[in-house]
Amino acid sequence: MEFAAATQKIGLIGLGLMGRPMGMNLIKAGYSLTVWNRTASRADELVAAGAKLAKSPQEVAAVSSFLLTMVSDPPALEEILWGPSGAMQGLQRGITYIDSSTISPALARKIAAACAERGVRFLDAPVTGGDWGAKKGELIFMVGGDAATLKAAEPVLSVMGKKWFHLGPHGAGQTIKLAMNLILALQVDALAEALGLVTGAGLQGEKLVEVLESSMARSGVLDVKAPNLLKGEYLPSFPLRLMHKDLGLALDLANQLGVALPATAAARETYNYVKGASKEDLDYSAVMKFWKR
Ligand code: NA7
Repeated sequence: MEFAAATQKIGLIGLGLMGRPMGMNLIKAGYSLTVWNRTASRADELVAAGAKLAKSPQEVAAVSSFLLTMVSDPPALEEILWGPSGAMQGLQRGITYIDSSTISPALARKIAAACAERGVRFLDAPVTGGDWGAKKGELIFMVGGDAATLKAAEPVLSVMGKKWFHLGPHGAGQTIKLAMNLILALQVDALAEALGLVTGAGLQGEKLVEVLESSMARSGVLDVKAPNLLKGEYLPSFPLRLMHKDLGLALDLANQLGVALPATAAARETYNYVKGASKEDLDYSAVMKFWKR
């Protein structure tokens, strides 16, 4: 069963920085879209573009042949699935449900089990690419679950993303996502720390970045985030509060597995400090503020 635009009704719950552009791309591709968001005004742009606004997550699920959720964290997802008028009660047998929020692998497996009981195909499919990737339809999906379900979902994923990796059973997508995000967090944290050293010594941070660009330490993170750190501009593309959440999820998973993540634990404290000290919603590159107070 393929999810062609002409016949499929897609439901989308969670219209934050990521969900809104993902929804917009689905509308542009011709899908019929029903949405719900806790703060209803965030649906305005999508409704103006043709989306229907439902009264509850349950209502979205009930009218969808393909459900997508994109909320901030595990409590948010549990709320929209099992809270009052939650989506779980509305899911129809035979539909496909994909969660692209970053949550714990354990919650992904709990959702998979609840879906299996209802005859619903579930995939955990968190993404990377930031809000610019969501806008351009160039996200990368990290997928856990059944390969045939993923195959059938590819037409929908291809509207929002440019690549997807099937990584194993339910929870595998989330596990790889947490591992990947801890690397991004550590890379940006390391860059900020090194810039703290260089500028503390009275040199220009640009000099360090210039040399890094020609060295083995060059990276995509350097290209995308170094300008933020040098300018001190941290407009959220991937908010620091969510990176902090992901580091916590990685550490929880590591605790359950008995795997030590000492560098991640140290970085989480740095992100924690900046999160606590910031009044605005900032990009995770604002970890630089730990050194530039
Ligand atoms: P945002 O922009 O912070 O958006 C988060 C979304 O989650 C937004 O729609 C929120 O609704 C929703 N949310 C948060 N808490 C709740 C509760 N308790 N109930 C219902 N809905 C909730 O995040 P992003 O779009 O950048 O990221 C989404 C995911 O992708 C996240 O897991 C990242 O780590 C990766 P609101 O508009 O605040 O009412």
